Parts: sequence; structure tokens; C-alpha cells
Amino acid sequence: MCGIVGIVGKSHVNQAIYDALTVLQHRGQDAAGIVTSDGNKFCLRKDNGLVSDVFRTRHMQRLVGNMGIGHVRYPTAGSSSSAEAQPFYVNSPYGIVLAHNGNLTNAEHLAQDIYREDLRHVNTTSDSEVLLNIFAHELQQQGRSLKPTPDMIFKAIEKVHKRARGGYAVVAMISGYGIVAFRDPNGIRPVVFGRRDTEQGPEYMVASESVALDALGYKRERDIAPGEAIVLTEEGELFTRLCAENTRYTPCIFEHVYFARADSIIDSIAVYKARLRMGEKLAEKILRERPDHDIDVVIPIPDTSRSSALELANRLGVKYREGFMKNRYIGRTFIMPGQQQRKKSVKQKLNALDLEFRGKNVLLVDDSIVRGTTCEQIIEMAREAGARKVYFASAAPAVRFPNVYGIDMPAKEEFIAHDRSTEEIADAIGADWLIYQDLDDLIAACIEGSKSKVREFDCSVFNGEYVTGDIDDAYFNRLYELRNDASKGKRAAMENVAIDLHNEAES
Ligand code: PIN
Repeated sequence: MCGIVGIVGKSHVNQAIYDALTVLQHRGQDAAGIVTSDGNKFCLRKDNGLVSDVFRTRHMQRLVGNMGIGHVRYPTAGSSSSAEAQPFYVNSPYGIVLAHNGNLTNAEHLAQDIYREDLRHVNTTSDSEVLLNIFAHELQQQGRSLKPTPDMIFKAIEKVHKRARGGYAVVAMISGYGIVAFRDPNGIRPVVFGRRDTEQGPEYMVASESVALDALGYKRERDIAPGEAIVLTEEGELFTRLCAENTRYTPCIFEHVYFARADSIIDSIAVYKARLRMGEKLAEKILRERPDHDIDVVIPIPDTSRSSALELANRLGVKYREGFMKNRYIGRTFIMPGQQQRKKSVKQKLNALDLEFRGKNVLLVDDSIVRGTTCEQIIEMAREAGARKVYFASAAPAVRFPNVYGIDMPAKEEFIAHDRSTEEIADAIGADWLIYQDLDDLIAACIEGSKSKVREFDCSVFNGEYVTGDIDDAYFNRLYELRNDASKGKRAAMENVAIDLHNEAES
């Protein structure tokens, strides 16, 4: 998962983009980048690390200009080297930089086309660089002119949608001209824009989540629609156009389950409200399955599940207690790719408050169960803290299928729910009872009570139905090679060798 931001302002935007990226930091902690446009020159800083590590005063001072774009990265495919940090840059037909959130499912095929047909060169395995080159090529096809027109840009984006498959929310900047943002025809990944009025005229901002607009004092205008593009010029003009045929509004439901911040509004759905309703629905299911349950206390596994656990407890009429305390100064999972290290980190992150567990039947609530490794350890911690019975509820259904639209999930075989029934999963994680949210209830929780036009979602991680319709076994096999823990370890080792060689060469 990644976060994107773009601002066309009336004064230097470096600080504002930095601040927006820190607000979007939960979407990716692996790398960060900012590009600003100063006249006809781009100023770029990007590297691996958290926003606060990547940008020092000296970098910020160099990032001058009244418009710019930024990115925080969580790696999805390929390597996680700093060369693949975003934004990417091309210098033809204009100076263009681009950052995106999502994943192109036909990136390999497109990379070959770029080389053979478009006669362009991509220097990394990043699908963002592929997307940038496709966009640049299609813009070039619109004819020669010193600056593009909105019409040329929209026509190029129409072509991009015809060639690209997958989920993508994109922000790009054309040197000396303006910012462009667009969203895939299914609206899988979120992107929203807002406006702030100043004495010099309006300033515009696009971002992955509305919470970034709030923090910077921008008023949320609306989400960018599936297949829609917006052009924001340096002069403060705004143009929009629907650039795809056959659009379908099927955003990723996992944003609401876990990824997005609770205070964001995505596709006119308040994420916080959706999570409260997830708790409500879970409570109804519990009461259906065990009307005479013996739950003494509901305890969330911090942080995401708090809102659903709270409403679940309310509905059951059972106490809600904070039984786990989280150390906020740990949690960068990207430095621990292997299973062993992942196991070790849970105890460092969470501590159980014995007094909330001793002698009680506890219902632990988490947003989802993916590998099942952390929940297994948490259940063990609850027992060590003296719980009599440990029940476990997941605010989402069982995760059984890989995500192909930008969420870095393990290979199919690594999901705890792979080839297991709910009872078998309960056994495997050591729970006395396991309750999963039903998919219909999850969908209803996101939609009910909102003003959203969304009526369906991409729920592929739960039901294996991929809304782009282009995912086959061959794709999964390639994904498996990239994502299983063994190959991740191997890749990390190879990267280390490369770093060692580089260091040797430098010393
Ligand atoms: C919680 C995020 N959430 C916790 C992500 C763990 C699955 N895991 C998905 C549960 S928070 S496991 O936002 O960081 O607070 O099933 O793989 O063990």
C-alpha cells in the first residue's frame, strides 16, 4: 500500500507536502519522496525510510516551488531498493514526474511493449515507472507543443486506461504546467481532492486519503471517480474529464477493514462509521450463533480494531476494556521479513494487562486474520495473563486469496485460512471459539447509512473474484515467486550482497 499527494499552491509547497506525507505514513513506511517544480526545473528527494528520516533540513531547503507531488511506499512487488522509491521522472515529451498507489497486473507485458513498441527505456522493475512511460508516450502521441493542453492530457489518459490493467491511483506533475491525477476504471485505490482559498486564488490538493486534506486545512471537494482524471494548472485552473469507458465503482474493501485511517472519508464512506458498523454486525452474528454466550469482556487488539470492538461490546451489553497496551515506538515490519523475526516482534509491541484477563472469558477482536501468526501469539498472551476462555472475533471474513491491486499480502499457502475450515483455524490459532464477519455483513457495514454511490467492492482477498477479470493461475505463480517468505528472504540476501559489493567498491 502506498500514499500519494499533490499540491498546486500559491507559495512554496515543500512543508505542506512533507506534512501530508506524515499524515499518510500509515500507508507505507518503506520509502518516501517529494518532487517540487521550480519554474522549469524539478527538485527531487527520495530514499528508503520514514518521512522523518528521508527529509532533512538541507533537503527541504532545496525543494522549492509552488507545486509538487509526494509519495510514501510500501513495497508490493519487485525489490525494495531506494532506486525504486517514487516519484519517477522522464524528460520527454515534457519533464514529467509520477507517483502511484496500486499495482498494474500487466506490468511485465507493458514493460516489453514500452521497450519494443514505444522505444522507451525503463530502468527498474517498478510498475510506477512503467505507468509513467506509458503516460509519457501517449502524451507524446498527441503532437508537439511547448506545453500540453488539458485535452491532450485527457486523451493520453484515455489511452493509458486502454493499456493498463489493475488498480492505480496516480498523481503526476508536468514541469512548468501543473498536476494531473487519475484513478483506474474500477476505482480500486482511493484518491480525493480538496481546495483552499487564499487571497492569491485557490490552492488544490489531491491525496490518497481525506485526512491529509483535513490536516492541511483543505476542504474536501470529492473523490476522483473511477476512470476520471483531473488537471490542476499552475495558474489555479481545474479541469476534469471521465477518461474511461465501462467504468465500474468497485473500490477495495480492505481500505475500510484496515488500511485507511479511521478519520478518513473514502468514496463518501466514513471509515470510522464503517468500522463501528462492522462491530455491530459481528455482535448480531455472535447473538445468532450463541445467544447464551458467556463473554465477560471484549478486548480490542490495538489499533485498528478499537472502533469495531467498542460497538461490538455495546451491542452485546458486555464490558469493553483496553487489555493490551501497545508500544508506539516499534512496528516497522519492513525490517523483519522472515517468519522468525515476525514472531519475536509481537511481545515487543504488545503487553497484556493481567487484571483485565485473570479468570475471565475474553473476546479478543482484530480487524482481520491474515497469516494467523500474531493472533496465535496474542491468544497465548491472553492465556498467560490468566484468561479462562479466549474467544476471537475478526471484523473481516477469512482472508483466503492474494491481493493483486497493491496490498502486499503473503502467498495463498501462507494464509492461515488456506484449506482450513473456521473450526480448524480456531484450533490452529488456539482460540476456544472463532467468529468471522460474513462478507455480506462487511459490505453492508461499509455502505449502510453512508451517502456513497458505491454498491459493490473489490472483495477479492475474501472471495477470489478479481474485479479486473484478468487474473489467472500463471499470474498467481509469478506472484508466489515474488511473495512467499522463502523467496523474500532470498531476495533480501541478494540485496545485501549487492549492498556489500557497493560498499566495498566505495571504501
Ligand atoms: C492492526 C492491523 N492488522 C492486525 C493487520 C495478523 C493480521 N493483522 C492484519 C492484524 S494495526 S495475522 O492497524 O496495526 O493496529 O493474522 O497475520 O497474524
